[in-house]
Amino acid sequence: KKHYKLCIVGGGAAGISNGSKFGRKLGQGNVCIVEPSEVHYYQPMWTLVGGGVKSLTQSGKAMADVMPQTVDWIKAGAEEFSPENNLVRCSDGTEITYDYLIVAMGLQLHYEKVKGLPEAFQYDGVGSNFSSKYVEKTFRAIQDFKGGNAIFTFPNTPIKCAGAPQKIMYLADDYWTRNNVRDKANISYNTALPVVFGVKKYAAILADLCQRRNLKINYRHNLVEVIPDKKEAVFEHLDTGEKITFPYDMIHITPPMGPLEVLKKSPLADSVGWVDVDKQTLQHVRYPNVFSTGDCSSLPTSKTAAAVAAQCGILYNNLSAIMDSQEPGKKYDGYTSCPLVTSRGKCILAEFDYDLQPLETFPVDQGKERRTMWHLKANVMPEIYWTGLLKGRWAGPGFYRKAMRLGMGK
Ligand code: FAD
Ligand code: UQ1
Repeated sequence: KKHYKLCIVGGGAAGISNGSKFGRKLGQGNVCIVEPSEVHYYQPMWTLVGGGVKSLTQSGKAMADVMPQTVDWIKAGAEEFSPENNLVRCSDGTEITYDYLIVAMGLQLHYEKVKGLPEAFQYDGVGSNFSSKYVEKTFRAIQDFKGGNAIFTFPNTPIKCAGAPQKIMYLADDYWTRNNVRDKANISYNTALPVVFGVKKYAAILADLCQRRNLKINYRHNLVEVIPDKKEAVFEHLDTGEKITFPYDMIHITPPMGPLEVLKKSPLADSVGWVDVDKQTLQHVRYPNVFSTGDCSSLPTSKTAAAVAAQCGILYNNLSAIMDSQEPGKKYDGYTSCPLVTSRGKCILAEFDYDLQPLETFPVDQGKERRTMWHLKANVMPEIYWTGLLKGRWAGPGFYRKAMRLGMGK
């Protein structure tokens, strides 16, 4: 049994960032991070790993090296939450009691919800950028592809980084164009959604781009089965219920995603299983000493590291206020961002809020494909992540956006 002033569950983007900030504030011995994994991945790089631009090793660091020196690392998984007793039970038997709790456990990938997965990953031509296990298979499949049908899927659940399923299609299209196989390829984007992107401004631009580059978008097509020995993928049309079989020569799969089981069964969960927090303050709606941020939270915005960064600033202020017996004063506007890589060397930097209104940082039209934004995504963001966000020194670009607008507008 151990007691901490602050217990953070999860050592991903959100957990480590908060650990750095609160470790500094509260001092050695007062903050712990519960995290079972030996490796910390910068997942946003996986788009570029699958696209053959970066390596998987470049995207990870030893967890021990990113763990803030001011916090105690409990190397175990959280197995049970008992917020009535301010208690977390861990897989190694440790029981942690706390004054304050931050839940930052990310989400769960559900490959098994598609018939034939994950077994189909043993076959060539099947990849998925969302897992460290399968991301390298994506680039192999892209390299091996010599023509025929290439399919990129988007599932019927909320996912992290909603742009990633199409970014890899753009990178593959570009690779095949450079390697003279593009004219032998039929490329389709089979998405469960009725739109190509949730924000109107960017959706219009992307739909147009797909048409120009002959990338066929099949809306409301939800992947339900992969039959790898026949190289067939079965989709359900979500409006008609019809089952449609597509032969493929390569397929990139974005799995269904959802909340972790341990949260679903806990009193912290909302009706779906996300940690039930106030969308402005990030404070739990029933347990005032509990906060949540990142992919595991109920915050109704697109799940990204960029959103985590913006949330971290809000959470730090509001939890600090609670610790001082004051009211949480900062309000999160839902800021999130998605660098939509459109080829090797070009990127549209989407940024938006809860209302799905663009909230762009730079004083240029970010709806245009730009080389500067590619550079930001491929070379600058990893630095901001490792040395800014994880060290608790990056709370998103809000400050710079406002500075560049000289206090006018949002
Ligand atoms: P995570 O970083 O996933 O961390 C969760 C942590 O919780 C993990 O370390 C895990 O081991 C731990 N955990 C799990 N179970 C337990 C347990 N029982 N007990 C304790 N700990 C546990 N975001 C962007 O902003 N821009 C992008 O361009 C972008 N591209 C992406 C591309 C891909 C292919 C992917 C997969 C993601 C991308 N993202 C992007 C999204 C971004 O990576 C996530 O939104 C971000 O990592 C969320 O942070 P988090 O801390 O909530 O979750
Ligand atoms: C961001 O803050 C962030 O988190 C560190 C990302 O994750 C990798 C992003 O992809 C982006 C785009 C941002 C936003 C940053 C700027 C400078 C617009």
